[in-house]
Amino acid sequence: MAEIKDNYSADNIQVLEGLEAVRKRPAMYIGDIGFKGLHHLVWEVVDNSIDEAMAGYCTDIFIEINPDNSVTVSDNGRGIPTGMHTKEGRSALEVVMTVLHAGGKFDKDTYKVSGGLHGVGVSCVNALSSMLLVTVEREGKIFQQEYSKGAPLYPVKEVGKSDKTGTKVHFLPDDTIFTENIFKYETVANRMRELSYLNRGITIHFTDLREVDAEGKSETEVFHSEGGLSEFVAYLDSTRDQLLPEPIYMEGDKGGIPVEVAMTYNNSYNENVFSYVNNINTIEGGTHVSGFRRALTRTLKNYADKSGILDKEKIEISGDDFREGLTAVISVKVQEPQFEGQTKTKLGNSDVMGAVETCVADILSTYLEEHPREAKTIVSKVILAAKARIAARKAREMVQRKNVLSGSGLPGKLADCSDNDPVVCELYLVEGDSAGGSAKQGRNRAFQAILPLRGKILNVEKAQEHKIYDNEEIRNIITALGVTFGTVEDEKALNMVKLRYHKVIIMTDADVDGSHIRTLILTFFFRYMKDLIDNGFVYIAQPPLYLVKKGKEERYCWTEEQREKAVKEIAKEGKEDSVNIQRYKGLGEMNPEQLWQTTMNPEFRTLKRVSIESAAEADHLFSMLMGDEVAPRRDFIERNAKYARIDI
Ligand code: 0RA
Repeated sequence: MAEIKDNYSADNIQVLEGLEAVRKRPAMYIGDIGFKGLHHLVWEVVDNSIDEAMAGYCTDIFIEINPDNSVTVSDNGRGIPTGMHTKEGRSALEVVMTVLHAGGKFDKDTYKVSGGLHGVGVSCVNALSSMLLVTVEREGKIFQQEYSKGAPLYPVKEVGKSDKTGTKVHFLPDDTIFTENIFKYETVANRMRELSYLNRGITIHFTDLREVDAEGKSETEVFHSEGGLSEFVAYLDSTRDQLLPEPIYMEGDKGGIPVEVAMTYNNSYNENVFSYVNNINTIEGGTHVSGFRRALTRTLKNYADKSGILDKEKIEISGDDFREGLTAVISVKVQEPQFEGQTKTKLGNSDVMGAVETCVADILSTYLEEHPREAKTIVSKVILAAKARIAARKAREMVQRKNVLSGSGLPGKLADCSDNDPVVCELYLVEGDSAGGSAKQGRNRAFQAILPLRGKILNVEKAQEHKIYDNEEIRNIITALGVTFGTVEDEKALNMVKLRYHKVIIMTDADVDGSHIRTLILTFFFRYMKDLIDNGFVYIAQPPLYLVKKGKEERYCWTEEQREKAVKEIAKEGKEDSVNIQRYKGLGEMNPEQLWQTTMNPEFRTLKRVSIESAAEADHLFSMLMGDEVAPRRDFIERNAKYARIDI
């Protein structure tokens, strides 16, 4: 008896030390302690329910964001086992919730893969929560245990009877750990949509209880996909014109590696290949993507060679040409994934390459044989792409050659800074020549460079690549940045070795035109210089919306709340109508000194860093906002109208 008890306390101390390590260095476990890390907690808990669903024991997952910003995730799976864990001397449930990496230990037969970036285990979430309550329905009973910062408040207890089964985890992130504690609806919804496509058949119910209607009710958004990846690519491409009647779907299992791919072609010029390993987006690609590319090139080239179409055209086809207008999603499940690369989102396992390549080559060649009309459509698109690629190469070379010829190689409109250490240098892309003038006068010329942009830059979403180099504004941006295109591996890849600024700041007016120009610039960066965004070099300036003034006292305001507060404070004796409120619509309404003070001076300004939360969502959004179809854009604007400011 005494021995068991001693063991218990010894184990307990070890457990608490483990969780203490998580609390000491949370970023090691969940990436960061800001917005991303906060949401990571939800992904971690949902992952466990998804695993249970993938094992075939759970059909429905429920996610609720509660009014206090706690989150509840529940499922109708088997329920985490609650019996005594003989080796640990306490309930298995307690072990799962408090021991690092204890997730799937009890159930070796179940197919379970570790999530790499995720997969740190629910115990990490527990350690980083000021409160966590787990409820398990199993074997006719309801069990509960509650924790604070990962430490159990009492042993697992039976609290009632139930004829259902399932697990419910309710947690409140510890606000002494996280710098952000507000969950974002869209972020969670986007991830749930993605998960429902990646795991077809599961139903995910998502409710934000912070938002209630007049009757106090909240809407539930339901994510469910029967078609899985085929529906995913259809969703991604929903605002683009399709070349195939429906996506090509491929599924197989090679050497114990489940492979799933869906692909389609549209009439755009972009390649959109999204890849996942164990439901995690591998932004940097890896062996599964290489396997897919090899199979695609080999199979399509074989087919084109055999069909004789290429001989007629006398054109050299490269790998890129097979991927213009391609939208594809690749999803593999790997038992022990090796993640490499800068953001640890590049799959390294070499056997996965062959698995994907064989699987795709087999199924795609059969598809081409059985669908001659679609096959011909694809080959024609590939030939067009090859011709456009040759035109684009010439255009790119022109831009780069012009650089060399014109001495400094910098655009005439650029007011450069004197410092030349890119790490400290900033480039402001400013809407209009007049605001550009103010910015030039107001700036600190040591490290701030100004490039005024005239009017609207080209919408690259609708233009073929060689056309974008005809656009002067785009050429100016490229040359000012000092970047070039083309590496040994990929002639289109961005080469940032000579990047001249580590902050590229978009500064536009706070009106409809301003946001349009901002979106056009971001679209260009997203499609042609994504590395610039991924490296965190792209920012948006935040000019103030109001100047509240009385006599000598002046306050700049960025929000309605700030304006109201400023009016109250400045009025002092309550005489608010003597107070003067100026609404800034354009940057040009500020003089150089004001622009410097409010928007450019690093000591006082706020900059928003542009990041891509989900590449799939960003692609969908840009193609919709900048594409041809009006209806989805109108829907989007109407749905988001409540977030928009009204410009008076
Ligand atoms: C281990 C074993 C068994 C279920 C689970 C874990 C499980 C974990 C989570 C986490 C969230 N929801 C979950 N549902 C189940 C099953 C053991 C058995 O009944 O044979």
